Amino acid sequence: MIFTRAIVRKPGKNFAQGLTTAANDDSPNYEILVKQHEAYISVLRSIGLEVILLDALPDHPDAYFVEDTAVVTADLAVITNPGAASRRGEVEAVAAVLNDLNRPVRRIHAPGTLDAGDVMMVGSHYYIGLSGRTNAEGARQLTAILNDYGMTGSTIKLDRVLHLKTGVAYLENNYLAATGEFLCHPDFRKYKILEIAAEESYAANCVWINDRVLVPSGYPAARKTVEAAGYLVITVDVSEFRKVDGGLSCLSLRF
Ligand code: CIR
Repeated sequence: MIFTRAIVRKPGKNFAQGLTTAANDDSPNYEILVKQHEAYISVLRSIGLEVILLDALPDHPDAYFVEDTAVVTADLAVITNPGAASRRGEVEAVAAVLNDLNRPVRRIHAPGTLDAGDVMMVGSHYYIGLSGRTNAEGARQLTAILNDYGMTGSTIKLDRVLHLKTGVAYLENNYLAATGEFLCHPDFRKYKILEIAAEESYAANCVWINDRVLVPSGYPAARKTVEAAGYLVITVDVSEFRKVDGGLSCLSLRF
């Protein structure tokens, strides 16, 4: 799939009220966060994506982690039902945008929950992490919807990470960047694993976009590993997003 567009949402001033497992004394700096967000958008534009930039949602401090709200394929969009109650109200504004994109729009319904950070596309197959946010019913509903459009889904149980894509990223050409619990996962044996060491595990959340790979800056070994696989790497500073459990992929919906 070649990506032509991305949906991105500005972080709001209320971002600090978002969900986080980080200690309070390590909260992000808003000015730096905004600058990093702008730089992220510039990178997306520089590689040819049309960026649909949405305004912050005053009632939803995590809404700029827009990836979690929808699974967008070449043929359809699936609006999620986020696992965290505080994030459920984020989806309507994204549904409104996706409704205008000439794709059928389907939905995950309660009791199913699904965060799209748990969904990793590999061609027409989608791996769905069963996490603290995504439950078996959410995965079942998504798989049924994918099947309706000739695609498939399978589940991966998570032990330690927030979302599936916190620890694994498909980089096309059979390459999978992986760390921790995913390095030896039987379902991923068929891929060429690009091992991201534990001390750089944050960089396993990297993003393939049209033969470039975005890697967070500050992770030199991860960068080398991805470059050694033949990719042109673009590093992006997302240090402030890391402090609220967010990574590179969460900041956009790419399709
Ligand atoms: C949350 O806990 O929901 C946000 N603070 C971070 C979401 C990150 N999203 C992602 O990994 N896909």
